[in-house]
Amino acid sequence: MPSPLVSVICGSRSDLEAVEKGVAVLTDLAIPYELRIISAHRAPALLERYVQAADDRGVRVFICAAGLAAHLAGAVAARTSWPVIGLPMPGGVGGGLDALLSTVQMPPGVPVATVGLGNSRNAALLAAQILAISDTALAERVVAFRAAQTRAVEDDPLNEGL
Ligand code: RP5
Repeated sequence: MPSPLVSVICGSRSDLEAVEKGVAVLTDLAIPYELRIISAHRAPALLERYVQAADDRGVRVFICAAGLAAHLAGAVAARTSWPVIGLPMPGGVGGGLDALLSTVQMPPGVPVATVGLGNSRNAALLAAQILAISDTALAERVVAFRAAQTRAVEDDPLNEGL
């Protein structure tokens, strides 16, 4: 079993369904990952221990899914120098505007690359593109993934003849 390169952390079990599509992308691209449920607010000591250990074990990108006062991505970014991708969950105030702003509005010096509300596919693809910088085989798989996505649009029956 290869050592995980990506850690997907959910703030709650209630976030699991939303990360499924992203996890499927990581699987499609053969990126080893691990999935954890650790709340930044309800289990801060566990989060502290986990991020340190994951970093030491070779995790190189963290994807953090959280809603409401979504501090998970920021709390992880404060504890690692590897890239952190924030995945705000929809459903709170303004349909998730609370989580979006909590995730994206990091203080200068501690960035979180934030994707759209619930857009776990983009979180996974961004993680893949970051890892592909130093992995030629993965870069080729990302290009193939994008080409397949383009073909799916071109081959849509409603586009026949275009
Ligand atoms: C956040 O609060 C979680 O990430 C989740 O999106 C939201 C609600 O959590 P639960 O009350 O469903 O555990 O911390």
